[in-house]
Amino acid sequence: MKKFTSVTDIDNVEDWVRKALEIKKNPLVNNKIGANKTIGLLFFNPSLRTRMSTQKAAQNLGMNVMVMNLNTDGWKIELEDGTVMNQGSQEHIKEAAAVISQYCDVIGLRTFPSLKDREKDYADDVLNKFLSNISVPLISLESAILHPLQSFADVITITENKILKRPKVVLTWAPHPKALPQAVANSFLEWMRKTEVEVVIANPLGFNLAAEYTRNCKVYHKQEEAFENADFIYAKNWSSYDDYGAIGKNLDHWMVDEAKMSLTNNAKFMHCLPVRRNVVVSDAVLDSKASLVIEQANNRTYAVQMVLQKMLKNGQ
Ligand code: AN0
Ligand code: CP
Repeated sequence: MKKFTSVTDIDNVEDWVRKALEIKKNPLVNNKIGANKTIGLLFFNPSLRTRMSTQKAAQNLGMNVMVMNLNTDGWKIELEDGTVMNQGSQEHIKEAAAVISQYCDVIGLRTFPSLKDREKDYADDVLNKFLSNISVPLISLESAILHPLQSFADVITITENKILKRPKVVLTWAPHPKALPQAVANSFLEWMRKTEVEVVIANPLGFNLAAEYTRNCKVYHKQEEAFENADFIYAKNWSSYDDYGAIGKNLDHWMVDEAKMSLTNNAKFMHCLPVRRNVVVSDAVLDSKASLVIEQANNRTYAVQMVLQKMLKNGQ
């Protein structure tokens, strides 16, 4: 396996979930397959879960781990070809990628969008420039438009907790004071489409996601209507796709609270974390038995371990 950047990089979601759950039962059973292999985790942005769960999974496989915060500790990387580098950037991706590829057997990369230039963000420019300049497999640790490791862990969590064969899953927009990427939501929909669920979306007017991710999905602009009969409520803020990067005003009432949860079919609550309490979701919901957020974060380890096992077993 050469890259894990989207659900389209894997053959069968159900099969992957089944194998990840086997890993969860006995995470150390393959603790030799990564011996003498190194993973390099490159972060342009902050992280708690992605960083630690990937380190943990790599360690479970016996790998060595190197972490580099490129934005704060590295030279400023130039991505464009042919630039006269007499301004801010100090090192070209061509050299950086070639050098990192010599040190690492697998590379992980986190790169958030600008939320200013939609065309560049949605071309996943930084991720793709890395992909075309490295010589080892790459795992996306969240790109400008997708967060596949999160979504894989989410599918694992839904599979473990569903009661109905085909549960109703609501992806609901929630308030947030700062502009956030659409990546978690886009990616969640991509994976939900390949999972046995009925998925619907709730978001305010002006906050529809890109059509390529929402196609065939019912979109409600009244949150309460979407919550009816829901088995899972997946809350996430995203900034506007149409008015690119805008955060919207007077939308505090979109916070998920107990009153809204009571409209559901005893639904479980999900969020990728980090979450702003009493902005995105009330304390009462987050602290209730319905909340799966800690288990979602736990499943991040088994999701990424599954990906690493695939990459290592191919002899990469
Ligand atoms: C990021 C986002 O919304 O994409 C990362 C979530 C996993 N969240 C924040 O920056 C708060
Ligand atoms: N959910 C998630 O990816 O968290 P981090 O940003 O802390 O890695």
